[in-house]
Amino acid sequence: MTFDIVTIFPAMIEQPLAAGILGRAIDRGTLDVKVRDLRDFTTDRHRVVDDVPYGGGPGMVLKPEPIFRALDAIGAERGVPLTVVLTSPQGARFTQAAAQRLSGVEHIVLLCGRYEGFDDRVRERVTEELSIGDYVLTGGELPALVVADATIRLLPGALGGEDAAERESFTGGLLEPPQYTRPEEFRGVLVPGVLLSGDHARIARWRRSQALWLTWRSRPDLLAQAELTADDRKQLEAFERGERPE
Ligand code: JF5
Repeated sequence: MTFDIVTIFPAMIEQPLAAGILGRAIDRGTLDVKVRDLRDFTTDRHRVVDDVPYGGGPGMVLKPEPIFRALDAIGAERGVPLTVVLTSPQGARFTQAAAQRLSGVEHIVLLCGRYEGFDDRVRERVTEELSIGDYVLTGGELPALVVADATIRLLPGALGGEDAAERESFTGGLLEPPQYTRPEEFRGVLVPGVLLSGDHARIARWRRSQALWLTWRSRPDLLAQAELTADDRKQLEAFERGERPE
């Protein structure tokens, strides 16, 4: 998979990508990411990427020419990209389902916005506009990293053996149950005994109850889309009556 990320702050993208799992995926060749400095696509001596808004008002707007030139250069180098993503607060919400969909796309261009936004004519070249949440950031670099991270970890082999998609479907749209590691007692708090029992069926039932409980308590909105068994539904009814998991 190939990502081209267009930004005026390449360092904001390069350092996080080089670290950890994403860095390993790049080293292994699972992933090819090129960070493109928008200023390299200006034609003036001062490499200006922004200008004042027509009609007046505060802030600056990203000029269209450097962005079009960057997209033309990426197209010439890699073949015309079919997917050009703009991250902005105006986009459709970026979800796990969107990450799944993007993980099947061979080549993605991510445009990082800045200042008060882009000249609207840039949208001609944008195939989708995505928002990572209802808040305003100083630029599109962090959202671009969020989109890239959530997408790349779904690539086969990116997590080093484990199949991420498989893991995700394991709890069927519920929150993950709590996990513990050694020591068995830490500062007076014990690991739940069931996890030390060696009884795998009992452990599976406990984890399912915990996942149901956490989701019911913290994210009840997720229950509508979750894959629930008849037994799961009985447990949820019990929570509604005030009962708690073991
Ligand atoms: C951005 C113009 C992009 O603030 C965001 C954002 C919030 N949710 N999703 C994305 O992006 C930065 C700011 C101004 C374009």
